[in-house]
Amino acid sequence: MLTVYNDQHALHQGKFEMFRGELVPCFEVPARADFVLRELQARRLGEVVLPDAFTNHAIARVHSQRYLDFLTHAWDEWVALDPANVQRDAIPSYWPVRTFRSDVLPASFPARMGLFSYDAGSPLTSGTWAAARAGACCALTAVQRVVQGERAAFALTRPPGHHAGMDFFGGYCFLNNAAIAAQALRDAGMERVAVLDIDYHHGNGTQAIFYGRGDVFFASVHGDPHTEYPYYLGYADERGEGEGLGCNLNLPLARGTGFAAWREALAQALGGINAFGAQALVVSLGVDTFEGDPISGFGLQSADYLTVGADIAAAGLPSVFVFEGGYAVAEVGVNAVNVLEGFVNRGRRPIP
Ligand code: Q9C
Ligand code: ZN
Repeated sequence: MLTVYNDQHALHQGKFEMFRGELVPCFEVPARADFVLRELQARRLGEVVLPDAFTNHAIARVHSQRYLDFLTHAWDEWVALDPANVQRDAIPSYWPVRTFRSDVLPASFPARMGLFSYDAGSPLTSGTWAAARAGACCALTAVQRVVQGERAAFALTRPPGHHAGMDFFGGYCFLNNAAIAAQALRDAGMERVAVLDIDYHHGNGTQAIFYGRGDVFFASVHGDPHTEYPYYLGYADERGEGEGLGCNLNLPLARGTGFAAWREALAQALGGINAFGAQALVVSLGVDTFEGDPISGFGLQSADYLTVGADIAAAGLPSVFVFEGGYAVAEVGVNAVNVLEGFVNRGRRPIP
């Protein structure tokens, strides 16, 4: 399978994230992408190319202009607050919850940062915008190759994207690469596009972006938000609204769920996508469903990911895979590449 690799991903390198009252080292680290790249090369799974250059046009099809303006200048504004900030990541500490206004943009940078985010676990660093922008280009290049006739392509990038909404960051995500890819497929003439999100965490950003639309189907298998991040979205009764009613399928599963039950939910998600009549598929490929993941709670084992890839391939759709979560750093390469290899081989040849 063709891989488009964001070689600028390490420009985004957070130091700490806020977790239960203390700053802990970031889980979302550059080594994650390095392990996936090394595994792809070791298995010779296909060509690895760098992203083509794109303007912000395709990114602005999904994200608001005022959010993109904020991200573009955020680091400089952070440093302008205090020159000593060059040593510190920017982390928000105020948020406009219900009853506050979000139409007025405060002049204060920390206030604006809160308006464009929803958690304190996603540090913004000097290279965040450059890395995220190159990541979006990665997804767009993968789309272009699939539109040109590749069966599938993999956008290997970080930071991840599926928690980022039209105008907010959070959950380690800044630009929603999967949503940008799905919209680009639509804009390339695919009439109906599906997003399958198999990251452990619900893809709240992607869901929200397409919630009112009948042309993009969103299906997600994830930890039950009653107990799992992102908590405030991802419930089974969220089915879309207006034109999009029936085009959103959430399959939350209890913490502790193992592969057999997870695979049944995957089959339901793929059934929904098939019934929708999608012409192309975007896969938000998180492998934080792995039993050894430090921040998640499902029980998938490395070999299971070959089956996952084969199940997705059986949908028979041109597919763009976009790398999302997965924090068991040493295993993330094997697990992600198992999905891709399972897709390519349709699971006929299990890897020990
Ligand atoms: N101490 C993705 O997988 N915080 N994002 C969890 C961990 C947020 C995960 C707390 C997890 C976000 C793309
Ligand atoms: Zn995740």
